[in-house]
Amino acid sequence: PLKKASAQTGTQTGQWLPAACQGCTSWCAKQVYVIDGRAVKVRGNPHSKVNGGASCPRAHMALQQLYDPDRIKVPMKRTNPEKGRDQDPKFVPVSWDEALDMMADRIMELRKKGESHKYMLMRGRYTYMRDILYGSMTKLIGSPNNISHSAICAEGEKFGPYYTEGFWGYRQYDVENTRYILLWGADPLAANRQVSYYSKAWGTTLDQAKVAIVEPRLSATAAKADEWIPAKPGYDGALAVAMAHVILTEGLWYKDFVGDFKDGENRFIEGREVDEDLFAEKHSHGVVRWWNLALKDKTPQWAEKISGVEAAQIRRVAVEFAEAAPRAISWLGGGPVMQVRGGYASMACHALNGLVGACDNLGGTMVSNKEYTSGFPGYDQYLDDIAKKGTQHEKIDQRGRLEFPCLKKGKSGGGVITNRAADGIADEDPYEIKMAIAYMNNFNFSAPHGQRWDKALSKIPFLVHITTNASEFSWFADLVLPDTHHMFEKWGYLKSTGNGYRHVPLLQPIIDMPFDFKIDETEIPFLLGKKLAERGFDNLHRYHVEQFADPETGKSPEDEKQFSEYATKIATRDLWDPKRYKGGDKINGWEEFKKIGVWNSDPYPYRARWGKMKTETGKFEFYSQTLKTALENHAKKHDTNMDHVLEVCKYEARGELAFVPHHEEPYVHGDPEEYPLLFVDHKARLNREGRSANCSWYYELKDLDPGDVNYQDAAKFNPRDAAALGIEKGDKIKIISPVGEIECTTTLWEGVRPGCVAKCYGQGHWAYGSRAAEVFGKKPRGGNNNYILPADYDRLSGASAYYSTTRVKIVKL
Ligand code: MGD
Ligand code: MGD
Ligand code: SF4
Repeated sequence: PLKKASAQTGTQTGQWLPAACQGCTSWCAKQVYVIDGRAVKVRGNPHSKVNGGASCPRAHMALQQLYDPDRIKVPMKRTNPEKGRDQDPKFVPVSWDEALDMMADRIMELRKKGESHKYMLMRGRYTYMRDILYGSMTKLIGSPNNISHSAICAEGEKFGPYYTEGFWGYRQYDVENTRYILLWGADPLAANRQVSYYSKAWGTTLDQAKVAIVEPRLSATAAKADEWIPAKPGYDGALAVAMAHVILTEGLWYKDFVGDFKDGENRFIEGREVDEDLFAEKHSHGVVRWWNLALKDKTPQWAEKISGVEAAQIRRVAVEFAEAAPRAISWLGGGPVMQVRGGYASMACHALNGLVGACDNLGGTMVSNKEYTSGFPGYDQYLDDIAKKGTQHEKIDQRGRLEFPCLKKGKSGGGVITNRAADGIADEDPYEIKMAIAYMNNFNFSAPHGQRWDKALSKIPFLVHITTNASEFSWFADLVLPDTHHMFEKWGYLKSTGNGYRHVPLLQPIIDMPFDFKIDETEIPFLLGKKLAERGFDNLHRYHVEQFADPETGKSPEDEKQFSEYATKIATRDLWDPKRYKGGDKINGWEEFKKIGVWNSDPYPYRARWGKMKTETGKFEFYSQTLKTALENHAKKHDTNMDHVLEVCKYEARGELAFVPHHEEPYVHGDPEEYPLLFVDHKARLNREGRSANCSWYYELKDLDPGDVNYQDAAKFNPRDAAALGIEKGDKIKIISPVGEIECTTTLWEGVRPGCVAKCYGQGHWAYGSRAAEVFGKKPRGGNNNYILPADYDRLSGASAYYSTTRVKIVKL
């Protein structure tokens, strides 16, 4: 029924059909105008209570991606056995049948030899259908190696909220009811999350709230803020603890949440320890211990000396922020936390929400609303002995080792350390990888010190890349498989939150596909399951046909298309089947869900988590008992003590300080004598993650990023630094760091903090299409920031470090 538009061929009238956008992690519900089977326009889906009819500018670029003439149209096989950046893969077209045969043969060979763990699955951007390709298929083949991109994305940002209030995920911010927003390295009018919604709501917000933003460059949001705080990169933790010091000494904390001194007298006085027994805490835990361990001496004057921000501004912001309590938001973005010691800055910035009682409160920060998707049927009964044995091996990213705690949700090795997998593969540590499938990712471009991935990928004897475009990653592949575009051609569902709601937008095929693209997360595993069954290993196929029957008719899927739709129906059934209604929008059946395209939750229940947070104490932990236990367990696992763990992981804290939010000096690569400038990486407004580079609008409209220049990849210098370095606007330069060098142009702009050079991430592709590269396969267009960023980590979360991580020098060309 969705293909109605094509039945109207020649009428030139079309219809708005529902879709979902994954141009960033906002995951907005959209509508697409389709005429004669072709998509011509995009807008917000008015049925969504998260984004409504609003769209950010890059939503429209999905059309350019969809009809990109450089998209891969058929499966392609490598004919050059040599691999390397200088080796043309010499791809030739093959049929889907041949491609799937090659994959099935390799998997059978690994299983036969007892080497199923040497199979690996890498994923980049995903929908929640991922569990089929990334989850169950990897396990049923018999490998522990499903490696996600999460740690090159935003894990550091989840660390602070988890180890204070027990929430591992993105927060939503009640911007329409707030009175003060303090942003830390997040630019929600251009990046971060819910850009469509915030762009719509921000006018109201600016009318009724003050906005302050800590950023080394004047971002789109900073340009419209009341206060821009251009701190030295890496000093967010210092500013946050100094602000906490002011809030406590001035008696401005929110008593209904934190509690008060039993006799009402404020004993938070600079330099003085406080007796814990004198304070009666309510919904928080350890505020006095936090003061004693990390705050009592941390005055605004102390922070001024190291952060470059005047004490008066620190004090003013802290006081105005706290006076707005509890309608005050401390908004944590990637800037302060995706750093080598970012975990503690993450805790420090988020802890301010606890002090002003903003957590879970009107005008404050919120976690996710309840939703009722159910995922997929279990597969344990299909795991054979090979699979059970294979999945027991250590993972290739080395998570959980002494120096890589990756404490997601409190568990040693609980999270991924994506970029480390390159070293695991290259060094065959813990073992070699013999076959890998990867989808919607481009790690040798998107991960810091991406060149390491070139070496790692060259080592994998059989690499399959499922993608829309032949990217840098595809260059090393043995098979490249043409994928559907997520927004117009794929089955799936997403979950995201904003505006006090959670919505679940549906992805569905809504246009006529000109080529035989196949859906990465569902169609390909189904077809591969059949091929494996033909070779005598039918567990995957049996799982698919026995467990994924249509929930309405009970019919088993006969082909990959039925499988995709039935699987989507199964996972979302509680949202559309009236017999199983649990809450939120009432939708009358699958056909209606497909037509509306989105389900919305009930509104946010403010304060429901007060006293019931998922921390060890059930409270908001200023002294993180939860982190203490996690670190203790990790140390025990390695037969050592916590201080040793902190030392090998490059943190400064020892003893009790490790359990409270505090400031750590930034860990920066490069000697300041040789490399005088700090490099500031940031997202472009039109970056659809790493996927905009072959779209012409990306270059035509580059100056949508404050300070940037159309058609160029320009590094932005403060005029003071430029004068000292003898640089003028439009110069061609090399930026050199301790690990690599890139070429680009320059522009001068007062919106960069002196001592820093800022440059957008996104250009520098040497593959990806005829527009993205100057000469495809040979010469990049602009410079890839990741070629100068070292591969380092915030080891407690596993997050890759991008910010305040490297110094650079400049050479004029
Ligand atoms: P992308 O770079 O977006 O993903 O990094 P990755 O997860 O590696 O690349 C996705 C690839 O999928 C494309 O190269 C293309 O091959 C393919 N593709 C494109 N469109 C589609 C599609 O519709 N369907 C399918 N199946 N495939 C498609 C993302 C990662 O990058 C993230 S999430 C972040 S937050 C980081 N951001 C960032 C940064 O801000 N600065 C720097 N320096 N590096 C960064 N890297 C990180
Ligand atoms: P980043 O872009 O990683 O994170 O979105 P954000 O949370 O906004 O944050 C980098 C910001 O921090 C930059 O503005 C940079 O100038 C600033 N910064 C650098 N160093 C420091 C520092 O030491 N301190 C402070 N305070 N700031 C610093 C992440 C989110 O964005 C993610 S994870 C994804 S996957 C989405 N990707 C995406 C995209 O590709 N393009 C656009 N336009 N939006 C996106 N939204 C999502
Ligand atoms: Fe929403 Fe992000 Fe797509 Fe913009 S790019 S429409 S904010 S998902």
